[in-house]
Amino acid sequence: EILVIATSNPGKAREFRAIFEPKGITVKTLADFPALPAIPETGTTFTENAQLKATTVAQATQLPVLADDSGLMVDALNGEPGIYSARYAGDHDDAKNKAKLLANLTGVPAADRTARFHTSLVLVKPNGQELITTGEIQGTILTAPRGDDGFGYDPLFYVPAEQQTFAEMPLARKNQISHRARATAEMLTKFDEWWGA
Ligand code: ITT
Repeated sequence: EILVIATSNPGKAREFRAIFEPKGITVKTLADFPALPAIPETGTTFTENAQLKATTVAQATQLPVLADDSGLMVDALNGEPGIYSARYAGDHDDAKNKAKLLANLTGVPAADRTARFHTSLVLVKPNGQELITTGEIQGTILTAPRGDDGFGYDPLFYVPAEQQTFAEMPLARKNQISHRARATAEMLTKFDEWWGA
């Protein structure tokens, strides 16, 4: 059985493969469907953008599709970069995004560098049947990157309870505690019923 993850982000794809392939599900991503139409990300919320991605790809492929829209909300920046996390510095360049985040937080003391990651997941069948879950995790933004694993803002996102950034911990650990892990865990409690229905 095939599940399409409506993502072009290899970091997300890697995390979802680790979650769904052990269930015996064949995971495909947008890299497997090079001819798909461009996906509009014109929503004003994470969930709206995940719905746009999921429904566009489900209609085009006629397969069940999971979309993830996620981002980082930094309290000292009034929730920025939020839904614009992927393109914070203009284009999707993780190095530029991290540099812009650090620059915008220059002089902000450690106690005020609180942030959270959010994920909205939308699973949709070609018949339109939807399952939506969300997940968040709190952390703080360091003043310099730590660790080489993960993707996006991971080297700057420090999780106090783990005393590590997302880029320092093994993927298996990130996949137990992250915003994406929490949204996925909630989805999995309903997944088998939804998948079979
Ligand atoms: P797709 O739309 O193709 O899935 P994208 O990267 O454009 O890929 P989003 O629009 O959801 O996806 O943007 C999410 C951005 O938020 C992502 O590019 C990272 O910069 C950041 N982000 C989300 N989850 C993250 C995580 O677990 N670790 C680090 N950064 C993350």
